[in-house]
Amino acid sequence: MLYFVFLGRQGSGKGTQSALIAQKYGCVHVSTGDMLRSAVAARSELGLQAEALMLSGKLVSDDITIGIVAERLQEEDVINSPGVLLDGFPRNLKQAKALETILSVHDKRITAALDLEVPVETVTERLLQRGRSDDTERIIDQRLAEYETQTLPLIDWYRQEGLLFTINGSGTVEEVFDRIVQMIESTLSKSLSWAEV
Ligand code: B4P
Repeated sequence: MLYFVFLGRQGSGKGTQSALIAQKYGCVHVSTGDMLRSAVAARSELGLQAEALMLSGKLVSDDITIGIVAERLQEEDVINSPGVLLDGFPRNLKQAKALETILSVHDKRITAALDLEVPVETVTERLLQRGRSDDTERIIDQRLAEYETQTLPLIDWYRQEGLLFTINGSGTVEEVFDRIVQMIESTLSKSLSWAEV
């Protein structure tokens, strides 16, 4: 089983690309953002706690996010899948260490962390165009500030672990998708095959 982590600023295309990659390789797409938005829409207790933080551009608490990911990774479709694409998780070092612990219980580890590099001006334009409820200029600025302080240190963490692959995330969705596929097939398939897992 392969575990890929998608890193990158908000609006860098993590959600967009991990959905496309999941479809191409028949693996499971696990998005903490989508799971949290579903909880908000369902007005569950967890959703109500998450909503205020999401609308202020802050990260939702580690206890909540680590809990929902740990649960999701134990579900049958995930266990039986050839690979898992983690989109939006981990977002800080505490979450990265928790993920390592969750996987190590099953004798697994992260296969690779893909960092989609896109300049701040481009992601801001993309998010403003999308216009989700947390895509206002004020909330975007706060989310990008959270990225710098909380998520950016993960790039070094995964680099030190020898797991980091940086991908140019500028250009069209198709261009970025082709770069990711090329990276997966030329680099990772040297030692690993999706079909073998
Ligand atoms: P997420 O849902 O993860 O949202 P995001 O990082 O802002 O970006 P997203 O993945 O949706 O966008 P994408 O880049 O694909 O998180 C939302 C909130 O949930 C967070 O702020 C936080 O509060 C909370 N949260 C989630 N995970 C958490 C965690 N682990 N810990 C704590 N809190 C957590 O795309 C953006 C737009 O760009 C789209 O409209 C897309 O169509 C467009 N786009 C993509 N690629 C493009 C391209 N190549 N060209 C043009 N447009 C493109």
